[in-house]
This record gives sequence, structure tokens and C-alpha cells, in this order.
Amino acid sequence: MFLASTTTSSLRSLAHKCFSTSAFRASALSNTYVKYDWEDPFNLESMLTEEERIMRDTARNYSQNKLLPRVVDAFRNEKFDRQILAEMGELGLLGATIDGYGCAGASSVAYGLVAREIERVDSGYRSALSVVSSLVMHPIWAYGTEEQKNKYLPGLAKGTTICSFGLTEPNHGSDPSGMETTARKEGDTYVLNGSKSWITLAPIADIILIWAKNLDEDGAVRGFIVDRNTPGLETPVIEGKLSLRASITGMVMMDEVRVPAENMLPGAKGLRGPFGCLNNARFGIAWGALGAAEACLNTARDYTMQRTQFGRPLASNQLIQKKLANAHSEIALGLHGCLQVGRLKDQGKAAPQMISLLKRNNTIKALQIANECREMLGGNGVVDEYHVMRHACNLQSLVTYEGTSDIHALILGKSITGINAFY
Ligand code: TGC
Ligand code: FAD
Repeated sequence: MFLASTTTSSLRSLAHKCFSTSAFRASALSNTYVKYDWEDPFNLESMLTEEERIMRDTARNYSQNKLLPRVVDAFRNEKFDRQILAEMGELGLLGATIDGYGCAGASSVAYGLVAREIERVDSGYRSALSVVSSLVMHPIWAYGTEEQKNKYLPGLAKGTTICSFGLTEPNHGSDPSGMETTARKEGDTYVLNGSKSWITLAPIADIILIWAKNLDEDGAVRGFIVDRNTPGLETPVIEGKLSLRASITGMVMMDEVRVPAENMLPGAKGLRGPFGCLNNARFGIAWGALGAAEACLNTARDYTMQRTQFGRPLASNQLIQKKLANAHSEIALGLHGCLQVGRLKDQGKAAPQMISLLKRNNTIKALQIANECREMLGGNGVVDEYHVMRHACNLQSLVTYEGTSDIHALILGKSITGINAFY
């Protein structure tokens, strides 16, 4: 009783203190109606820095004016124009979070905003940005020697050097720990043997970061920068993708490929090397997926406002409005999760599981949104010029690469229960 009354009186006194601050009183008593901005429901804009807004606007202008006009043809004909990376480099969009070496030194949120804008046009273009920035530039910067950084980062930042990240193998996708690619030391070279599969940009890459088990270190996983012109290296294209057709994907076959010993990244030993890169790339995918979802929502909104059936716009039907509201809500919540994890990331406080949660949830939600938006466009929804079905096809890859949705569920499940359910 005594405790209860003490608590009540402390709470009353605390409430009095809070209420007497002018800001609290103004907001609590104000009758001002705050107008809802459906295009920015939680006022994300107010939480960005000036620099982040500038990077976002640069990426938006570029992708809407230069990428959008090319994408239908690129997707139809499975073409990736390598000039796109040079254009992104020119604008400072590659390796944006790295400080120095010709990079912008921007925040993680700025990187996410750029991914969102590029993916608003096509996931394949964002894939190229992710591979260069997170999967190759990041490890060279984080695990490389000063010589490696000076040699590779400026060209990668300009987009004049094209690169790939080779982790997945034909027999080892979700479980890269079983990889069969090996490295063995011979004099001042490492000799690589094995094959990698599903490697974005591999057929046109100038350098490929290959993860292999080093036989001289009990099979510890190491990263090697392999030059395209090395004898024994082949990079055949994987044809016939029905997803990410505007991105080029290939295999990497290595038969006694000799790499100078100084091309091994000394700061990465074990699987935490490649997984550290994946944290950054998965974070970018979490933002990017929502850019694709926003593009679908905006198209469906415009279409259903203009298209008339039964004598009134489709958008005046409850079923349509419910679909729009669902998509709108998921995008808004997802973006704010990304913003929070981006801020934590820059403070060194982001756990990998936070990124698994975002990557899994946002890609699944974006795919659902794209499918529902496609339905709202009726027959036109299956035509590439409306873009929505292309996004839906691309999003199939997003729920698969960089760890499938179910693998990320198991990562989260392990954290929740403490039980490893992978095997
Ligand atoms: P596990 O025993 O849990 O861990 C091995 C070591 O790695 C460390 N680690 C991490 N470190 C940093 N960040 C993370 N997210 C990490 N996750 C694990 C861990 O601490 C441990 O370190 P150490 O020093 O103690 O040895 O590993 P596991 O073999 O049991 O695997 C767990 C699992 C299944 C989660 C992992 O294998 C996984 O994530 N699988 C998914 C594979 C995947 O994501 N592949 C992506 C290929 S790249 C790609 O798809 C690019 S697409 C590009 C594009 O076009 O956009
Ligand atoms: P598998 O691992 O064979 O999985 C098949 C199914 O089984 C999935 O549904 C999976 O969730 C499920 N499964 C697996 N294990 C378990 C389990 N323990 N419990 C329950 N379910 C399980 N890789 C790179 O290294 N570099 C790249 O640049 C790259 N780019 C890519 C581009 C594209 C377009 C695509 C599609 C893939 C790319 N990948 C890349 C490969 C990608 O990361 C793998 O496809 C992905 O990790 C899944 O591996 P997998 O395809 O071998 O599927």
C-alpha cells in the first residue's frame, strides 16, 4: 500500500514536471491538425542530414533520367551496360561509406538511400552497386593492405574497374562452410582450384574476389583478388534468368589459377570475412527492396486512380484501397527499421541479426507488394512497360540471394531460442 502510494505520487510529480515543460504543453494542448503526407508517412525527411538528402537526390535524378529509359530494353534482352558503373562512379555513388581513396565518406543511411533510389528503377542495377560497394570495396578497405587499397579502391570507386564476389559454389549455397574451392601456396603465388556459381558481374569483371579454403592453414577461408587475365580462369554467363535480367550473372571456373601472394586479403581469416561483407550488402538490399516496392505502389496508385470500371475509378473500391494501404504501411515501417539500423551501424551498435530481420522482412514484403500491385493493373500488369511485373520477377532473387528468407529465419530463430536449427 505504502509502496503503491509512493509510486503513484512519484508518477504524479514526474507527470507534472513533464507537463510543465513548454514543448510538452504545446503539443498536448494544441488543436493543430497535423496533415498526413502519404508519400512520407512518418516524416523520414526530417530525420535525414543535408548530406544524405543530397546523395539521395543525386541518385534519384540519375536513376530516373538515365537508368529508367534503358531498363525495359535491358531486361527484355538480358543486357548489362558496363558504362552504368562508370556513371555511378562519376556521381560518387560507389563505395560511398568509405572515407578516402576517391570515395564519398557518407553515412550508412546515405548508402541505403542510394540503394533505394537505384532499385526504384531495377534491382539488377542495385545489385551492381551492392557488389562493387559492399562485397568488393568494403573487404578491400576493411581487410586489405594499404597497397591493395591504393591499387584497387580508386578504380572501383570510379566504376572503371568492374568486380565480382565469389562465395557461392554449385554444391554450396546456403552453407558456404562446405566450399570446395582451394588455395595452396607455391613460392610467392597461391594456386586456386574450384568453381563458383551465380556470381553477379563475373562475365565482365576485371577482378574477382574469390573465397577459398587455404590448404596451408588447415583450410581456413581466405579472400584472393584474382585478375581476369589470369590463365586457367573462365567466367561463362548463366543464361535464361527470368529474374534480374538487366544484371549479368555467371560462373567462375578456376583450373590452377596462379595469384600473386600479395593478392590475399590479410585481415580476413575464416567465414567471418565474407559474412562481414554480407552484413553491408544485406543492409543495402533491405533499403533497395523498399524502393522497388514504392515504385510498384506508386504505379498501382496512379493506374487505379485513372482506370475506370463499373463507371468509377478502380481506386474508389474498398478492396483496392485496402491493398494500397497494406503496401503503404509495410513500406513506411520497413523504411524506419532501415533508418534505425543505419544509425546504429554508424555507431558500431548494429548486430548482424538486426540486418537479417530487415533483409528478410523487407524482401518478403516487397515481393508481396509487387504481386498485389501487379494484380491491380489487370492485364496491363503483365506488360514490361508498366514495370511492376519486372520488379516482382526481380524480387524473387532478393528473397534468395545473400541468404534465403528461410536461412535468415533460422538466424533469427537461433537468437530467439539459442538452438541451432541449420543441421
Ligand atoms: P557460423 O558458425 O555461424 O559462423 C562462422 C563464423 O562467421 C561469423 N559470422 C559472422 N560474422 C560477421 N557477420 C555475420 N553476419 C556473421 N555470421 C557469422 C561467426 O561469428 C563465426 O566466426 P568465428 O570467428 O567464430 O569462426 O557459420 P555457419 O557455417 O554455421 O553458417 C551460418 C549461416 C547459415 C547463417 C551462413 O552460412 C549464412 O549466412 N548462409 C547464407 C549464405 C549467403 O548469404 N550467401 C551469400 C552469397 S553472396 C550473394 O548472394 C551476393 S548477391 C549480390 C547481388 O547481386 O546483390
Ligand atoms: P540452396 O542452399 O540449395 O537452398 C535451396 C532451398 O533450401 C532454399 O529455399 C533454402 O532456404 C532451403 N534450405 C537450405 N538449407 C536449409 C536448412 N538448413 N533448413 C531449411 N531450409 C534450407 N553468390 C555469390 O557468392 N556472389 C554473387 O554475386 C551472387 N549473385 C547472385 C545473383 C543471383 C541472381 C542469384 C539468384 C544468386 C546469387 N548468388 C551469389 C548466390 C546466392 O547467394 C545463393 O543462390 C543463395 O545463397 C542460396 O543458395 P542456393 O541457390 O545454393 O540454394
